[in-house]
Amino acid sequence: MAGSTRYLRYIVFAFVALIVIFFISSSSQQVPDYETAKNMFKGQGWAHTSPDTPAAGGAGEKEPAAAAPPPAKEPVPAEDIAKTPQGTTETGTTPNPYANSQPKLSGQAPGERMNATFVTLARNSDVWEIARSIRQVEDRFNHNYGYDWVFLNDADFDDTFKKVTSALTSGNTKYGKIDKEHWGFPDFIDQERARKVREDMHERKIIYGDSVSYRHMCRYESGFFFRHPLLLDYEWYWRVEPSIELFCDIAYDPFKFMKEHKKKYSFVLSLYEYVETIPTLWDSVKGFMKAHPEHIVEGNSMAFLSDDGGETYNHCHFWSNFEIGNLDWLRSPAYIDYFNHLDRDGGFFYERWGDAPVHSIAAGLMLKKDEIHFFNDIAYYHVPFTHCPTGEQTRLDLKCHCNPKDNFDWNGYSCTARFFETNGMQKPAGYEKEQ
Ligand SMILES: Nc1nc2c(ncn2[C@@H]2O[C@H](COP(=O)(O)OP(=O)(O)OP(=O)(O)O)[C@@H](O)[C@H]2O)c(=O)[nH]1
Ligand SMILES: [Mg+2]
Repeated sequence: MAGSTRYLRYIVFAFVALIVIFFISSSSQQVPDYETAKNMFKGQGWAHTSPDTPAAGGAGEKEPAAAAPPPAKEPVPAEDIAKTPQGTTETGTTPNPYANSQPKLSGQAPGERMNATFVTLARNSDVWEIARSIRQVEDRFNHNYGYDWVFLNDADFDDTFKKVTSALTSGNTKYGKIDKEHWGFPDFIDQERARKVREDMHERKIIYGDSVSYRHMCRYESGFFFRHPLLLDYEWYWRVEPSIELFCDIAYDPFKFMKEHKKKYSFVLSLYEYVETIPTLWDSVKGFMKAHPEHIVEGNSMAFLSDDGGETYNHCHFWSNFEIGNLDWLRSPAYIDYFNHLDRDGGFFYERWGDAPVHSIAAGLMLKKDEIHFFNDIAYYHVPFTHCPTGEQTRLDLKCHCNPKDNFDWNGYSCTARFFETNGMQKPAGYEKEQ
C-alpha cells in the first residue's frame, strides 16, 4: 500500500513538472521587451556610444509604474485651444461602421503602453497607398503593441477608406474631419498675391509650387494637427504617410523609448530644403526669436540649423513625413507662439513653406539638443530617400530587407552627419564603409 502511494506521488509530481515546463517554454516565445532589444545592440559600438543612450543599468532598466504623463510646463489653457474652431460640427469623429467588424488583437508585447497614437493625414484616394504603409507598420511593430491610429482628412472619409484601414490595424481607429478654419486661407492673406506666387512657381517648375491644397496641408501639419480634438487625448504621436516602407523589425516600443529618455522629437532622415520654397522663412524665425527670446532654450541645436551662429539658415531639416514626437510640446505656448508668428508672416501662401523645416527649426531652437533623437534602428523609405540602419549586425538582428547601399545618412545631401557632429555624438560603427 505504502509502495502504491509512493508511485501515485511520483506520477503527481511528474505531471506538475510537465505543466511548469510547458508554461516556461511558451512564455519564452514572447516578443523581446525593450531591455532584450537594447541588449541586441550591445557590442556594436552603436546604442551605447551615443550620449543620448543611457549606459547599461541606467534609465530604462526597470519598468516604471504606469504614471500619468507629465504636464507641459505651461499647458495652453483649454479655452485657448477651444478658441481654435473645434467646437463646430465639422470636427470630431466620423462614425466608423466597421470599427468592430474584425476581432482586434490587443498586442502581445509585455509591459505598459504609452498614451500614444499613429496619425495619418490622407485623402480617400490615398487608401491603397496608406494600406501599404499600415501593413508594414503593423507587421514590423504594431501587431505586438496595438496602438491606436487616428486618420484626419479635410473631407469626410468614405466607407472604403474606413473599411480597409480598420481591417488592417490592430489598435482602435478614429476618423476625424478637419475644420475649415484650419484648412483654408486665413483672412489676413492677400489672395491675389498668393495666386501670383503660385503662377510664378508654376512657371519656374517648383514642385507643388502651384498647388493650393499642398499649402493647406503644410500649414495644417505645421500648426494644427496636434490640436485636432481626436489628438487631444494623446501625449505621443507617430506620423505615417502613404507609400512608406519599413525595412526592419522594431523590437521595442519607440514611444516608451522617447518617454524614458526624455525625448520630444525624433527623425530618421534629414536633408537640405529646396531653397526656392522658403526664401524668407529664416527672416520670420529671426523675427520670432527677437519677439520671444524667452522661448529659445539654452543648449539648443542652432549649430545644426546655422553655420554662422543664427545669421543665416543652412536649410538643414528633419524629414517630417516620419516623426515620433511629443504632442504636449507642440501644444505648448512656445510652439504655438512660434507657429502664430510664422503664420502671420504669410510664407505658407506667399512662398511654399513646408512643415518639415517649420518643425525642425522649432525643435532646433526650442528643445535641448538631447531632446531630439535619431532612430538608427527604424529603417524607412519615403520616395526618394532610404534610411537603412548603419551596422551589419543591427540589420541582421532586426531582419532588415533594405540594401545598405541605399542608405542616405552619410550622403553629402544628408544633414545627419552634421547632427552627429553638432551633438558631439559618435557615428555608428561602420559608417565609413557605408558612405
Ligand atoms: N486630406 C488630405 N490629405 C492630404 C492632401 N494633400 C496631401 N495630403 C496628405 O498629407 C501628407 C503629405 O502629402 P504628400 O503628398 O505625401 O506630400 P510629400 O510627402 O511632400 O510629397 P510626396 O513626394 O508626393 O509624398 C500625406 O499623408 C498625404 O496623404 C489633401 O489635399 N487632403
Ligand atoms: Mg509623402
